Amino acid sequence: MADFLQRKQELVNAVRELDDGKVLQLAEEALRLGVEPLVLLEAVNEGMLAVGQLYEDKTYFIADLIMAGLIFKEVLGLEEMTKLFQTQRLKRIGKLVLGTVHGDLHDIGKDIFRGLMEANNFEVIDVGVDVPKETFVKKVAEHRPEILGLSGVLTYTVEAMKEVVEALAEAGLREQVKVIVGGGHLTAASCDYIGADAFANDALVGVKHCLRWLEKSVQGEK
Ligand code: B12
Repeated sequence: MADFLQRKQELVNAVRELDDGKVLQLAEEALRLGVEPLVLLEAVNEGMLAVGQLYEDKTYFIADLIMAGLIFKEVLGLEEMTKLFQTQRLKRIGKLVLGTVHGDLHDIGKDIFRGLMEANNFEVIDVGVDVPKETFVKKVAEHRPEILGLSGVLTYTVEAMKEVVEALAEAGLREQVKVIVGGGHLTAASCDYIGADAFANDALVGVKHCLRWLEKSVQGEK
């Protein structure tokens, strides 16, 4: 672990420089050293934030965001990482309908949340990205989940999230489902505005809210 702390900055830099070979090499090495997959994800995420900043500064372009997304997905595909997301196939404790809201194509955060929820024995119905409110309502009516998870990375998606919650209320389904919204930009104030029951900037925090709602303890953290 101490070795990893020294090399963490190297990994963050490799993500920032979009050096996929180096990212994978460092990630594999970290996992071999016994670094927790969630700690590794945090480091990759730090690199992604730096990529985002370079995009904002106009040093990077859309192709660079695409590359960053591909690199993150490669890390998520490493064997040790997929193990983190493996369901124990015990009795399912609850059901979640999950998707990225209309107007947003980002799915990496959604997929991490899905993986952690599955590892905690939730059945997840993933409805994909850029999902219209009508689809969320239809899937909630069809599957009757305890929880609806809405992902949105673009700041303006608070409006789409609010519309989903309103559409649920109009369909008479709001009281039957807890709504959790996730994305790096969300705050307690935006959560209130949306009318959700909870928000999370971090997938594991989101899992904890869901387990609390079902009165269960969390898997996937040490
Ligand atoms: C990779 C990336 C892309 C990829 C996405 C690939 C993919 N398959 O997802 C591509 C190239 C498609 C892309 C496109 C665009 N992007 Co982009 N992208 C990024 C980047 C670099 C990383 C995003 C990411 O995956 N982060 C890592 C994940 C793990 O973090 P996360 O999503 O926040 O998820 C965590 C939590 O939020 C939470 N979580 C997420 N969802 C959920 C759901 C629930 C229920 C819960 C509980 C928790 C939860 O858990 C996760 C893990 O802890 C960010 C930079 C940044 N700062 O994030 C920009 C960024 C998000 N993109 C941005 C922009 C502007 C765009 C474009 C508009 C660019 C353009 N001109 O076309 C398009 C939009 C396309 C669209 N309609 O969606 C801006 C958004 C700015 C804003 N204020 O809204 C950012 C912030 C870059 C920047 N700094 O300018 N992008």
